[in-house]
Amino acid sequence: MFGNRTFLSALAVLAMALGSRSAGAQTLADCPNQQVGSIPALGKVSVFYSQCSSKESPTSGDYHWALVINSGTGDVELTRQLAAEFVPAPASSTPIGVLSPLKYGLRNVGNGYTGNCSEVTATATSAAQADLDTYCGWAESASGQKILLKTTLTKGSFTDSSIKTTDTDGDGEPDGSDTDDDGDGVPDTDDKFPLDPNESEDSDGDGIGNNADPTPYPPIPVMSLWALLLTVGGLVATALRAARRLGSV
Ligand SMILES: [Ca+2]
Ligand SMILES: [Ca+2]
Ligand SMILES: [Ca+2]
Ligand SMILES: [Ca+2]
Repeated sequence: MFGNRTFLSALAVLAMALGSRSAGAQTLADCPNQQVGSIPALGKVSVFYSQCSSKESPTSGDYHWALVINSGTGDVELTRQLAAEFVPAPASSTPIGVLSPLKYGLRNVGNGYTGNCSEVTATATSAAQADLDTYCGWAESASGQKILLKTTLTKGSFTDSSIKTTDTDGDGEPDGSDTDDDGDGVPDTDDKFPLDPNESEDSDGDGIGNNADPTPYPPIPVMSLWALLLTVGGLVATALRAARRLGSV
């Protein structure tokens, strides 16, 4: 039998489990093939990147996000380039979708930062180098998926570096390569709310999913009701006439 404390603990665990499935709850998954290389065309020789990328427009190439240590200017920079500009080139491409305009940035989060950069909203793209400080870069797609870049600068080198992307359903497959980001069983291509496991349809197109919408279906136009009544009335009248004819034979 549960004691009160055990019962409350069980409730807390259940609430946490339910909370983790709510809309907007996102875990982070590593971006594949993280490496340090260079961008020769820009004269950048110390560049950290992965195969995670975003598109500038639906028809553009895949731009890979990168952190750069600029020894000349003494800053850390966030940049994005096409795969062919990196040496070595990224092994593959995992796009998170089309970049939301101006939704990207870089911030120095100081010494001893242990977070995953998901809360950073700064829009600067460079920050002065400070030894042992951690830097967070981020970029967000129009559908709300994020690439997060994190590195600590130690004597002019990247240490403790990682690049992650959001994994909405927490199944280990990053949103960029997951065909059902929210894991609700409806593929992204058919899901009106691809990042909300509680919604997949919006029948009246008001932006509120059918499950949360108190009036999910569009009202039937008055003219359609009249047309329906007239059609039904016409059918009844025809049936009555036919019945009278049969009765008079
Ligand atoms: Ca996933
Ligand atoms: Ca889905
Ligand atoms: Ca959904
Ligand atoms: Ca709706």
